[in-house]
Amino acid sequence: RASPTPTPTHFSTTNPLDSTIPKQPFVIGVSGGTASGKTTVCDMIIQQLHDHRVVLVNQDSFYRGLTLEEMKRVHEYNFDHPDAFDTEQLLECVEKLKSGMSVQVPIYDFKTHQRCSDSFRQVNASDVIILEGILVFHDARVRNLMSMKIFVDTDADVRLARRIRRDTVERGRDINSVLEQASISFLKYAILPSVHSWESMYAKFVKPAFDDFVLPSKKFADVIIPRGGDNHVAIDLIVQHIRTKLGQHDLCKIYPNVYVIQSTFQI
Ligand code: UZR
Ligand code: MG
Repeated sequence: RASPTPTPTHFSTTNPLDSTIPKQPFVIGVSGGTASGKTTVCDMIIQQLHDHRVVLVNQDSFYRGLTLEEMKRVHEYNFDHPDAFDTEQLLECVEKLKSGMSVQVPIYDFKTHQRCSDSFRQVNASDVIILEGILVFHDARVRNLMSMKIFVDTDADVRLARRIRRDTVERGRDINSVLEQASISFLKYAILPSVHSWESMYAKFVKPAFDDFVLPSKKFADVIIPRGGDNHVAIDLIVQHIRTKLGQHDLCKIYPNVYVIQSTFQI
């Protein structure tokens, strides 16, 4: 900036460094086990990047709606397996957003295990796209669209406690009456059928799928955040990094001649 700025007519208006300038949105993947704090981490990043356009896409939105047959045996359905998601649709959606198009994201209802057939959420093209979900690192094609991969690493007991609370309060699972009256330790000994089915669901599907699919995908992460949303230092560092990347991007958009001048000096 200190160097004298010649008028652009002295220089070529084409930018020889164009190919090195990132023009696509910055795609961030946020993964981690169930109830690890992924959503909290995303919300904090979005809040701190308030001067940029940021959109959040949840892998949950791409759950396949259950068929009538699957609904009859919903307690045997594995919501934690990669096949539970329509990954082709997720891939198409992120590819479109990355190329600057807006998309219609499906709306999934955790209580009915169905998608809303007639409404969608419109997501517009943005500087930053955050893709969040338990298995967003599982498919290599989805993974390869990401500029930065974050794994939220929270202890299993903390996640279990949070998950029980969330399933009863937010996601309509049938253990409400028990939680209202009893402590979590009581749950271990409860023989109510609803508690039994929730416990077996966790032990049969959620925990093994974490070990088989989620944990192995941790190796793809660029950054691992211990303790999730409680880790303000990690989130500050991540936001700083994103700002730097976006700052470079903005500089290209706003002051293209700076690059022309630099390249002329280099030649
Ligand atoms: P997060 N899930 C439901 O509880 N109901 C559904 O209809 C669809 C998914 C759960 C799923 C998984 N497990 O562990 C969790 N089950 O949502 C993933 N059973 O969401 O990343 O927010 O924890
Ligand atoms: Mg979530």
